[in-house]
Amino acid sequence: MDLLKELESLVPELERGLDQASSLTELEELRVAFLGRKGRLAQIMGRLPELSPEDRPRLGQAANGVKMALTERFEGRKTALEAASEAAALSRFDPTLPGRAPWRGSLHPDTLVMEEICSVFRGLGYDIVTGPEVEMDHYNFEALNMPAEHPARDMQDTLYVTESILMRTHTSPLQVRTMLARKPPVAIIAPGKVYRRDSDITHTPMFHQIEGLMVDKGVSMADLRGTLTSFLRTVFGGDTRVRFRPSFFPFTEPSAEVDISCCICGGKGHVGNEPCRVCKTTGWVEILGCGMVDPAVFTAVGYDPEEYTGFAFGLGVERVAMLKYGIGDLRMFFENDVRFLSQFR
Ligand code: 2U9
Repeated sequence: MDLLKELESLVPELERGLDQASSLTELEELRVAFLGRKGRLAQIMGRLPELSPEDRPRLGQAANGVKMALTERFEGRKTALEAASEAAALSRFDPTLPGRAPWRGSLHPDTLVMEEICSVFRGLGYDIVTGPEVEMDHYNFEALNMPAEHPARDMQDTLYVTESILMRTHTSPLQVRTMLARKPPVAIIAPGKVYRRDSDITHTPMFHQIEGLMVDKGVSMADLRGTLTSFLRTVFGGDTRVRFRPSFFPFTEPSAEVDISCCICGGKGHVGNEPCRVCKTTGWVEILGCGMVDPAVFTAVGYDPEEYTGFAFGLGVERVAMLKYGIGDLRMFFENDVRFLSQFR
């Protein structure tokens, strides 16, 4: 029976082919040629009708055996070739070499200072609030005791969008918005970007502020003093001396400016024999402004000034960062030079 001989010769033929195959692609070509739908085995089976009815079952049985043998040889060679290709890949890869460290970014000094200050006040139970940088005149000035034509508006050079819409000149509109939305007690910190029409070596049109507000029954100037002194000693060190000087802001009465002992010369006024350039030999640097919230501000947001009192404060983030990290030039904050930025880890 020629067909049976042909069938049986398939196994050694495939074995020769497999011995020569050196890649998984060649292996797949062989599989299609022998076991595929139009492959050698299928072709032989297609000629089954040529046989006499009594020979057909014998050939059918033999074909099953050959199919199993072909599949087994094929799988065996495939496993061997896969193992060989994996071993070759491993021989090119040296697992003992030190790994390449992933590139690590760093945080901008503004971000570091804002996060540090926010976290100090979060620990005291304050909420952090944020809001729009494009603001309504009403929230930026009017509600803060600075009506139209008020001379205090001259203190701020404002970037206007329309007659009644502007770039916020401080983060105070956030406190106004919060008081309109909540009842006392209120304890909030408002960090963010602010804008002024000002640009020279010590002023940029955008900078960062953090303001704070505490309102409740019986809040006093003593609370203001205690809170700010403790905050400043947390940020600048426990030995920092703190002094309050009378000042004026339209939205607080009374108002004060706060100085700390110079953190560059330690309050001595000089570094070695050199005069200290940061405090200009005075031993003190101004760090923030503050005061008791003006009753007119409470009235504007619907709080009864007879029932509630509060304190507020504001500080410039870049100024704090310059003093804390000894940065001499404000422009560094906005140039985004990685040689500067990568120093803040
Ligand atoms: C409300 C009531 C009162 C916020 C305050 C200051 C004093 C202050 C300056 C510091 C340096 C701005 O960045 S700076 O130029 N700020 O001196 N800010 S009291 O007072 C408020 C705010 C909101 C409703």
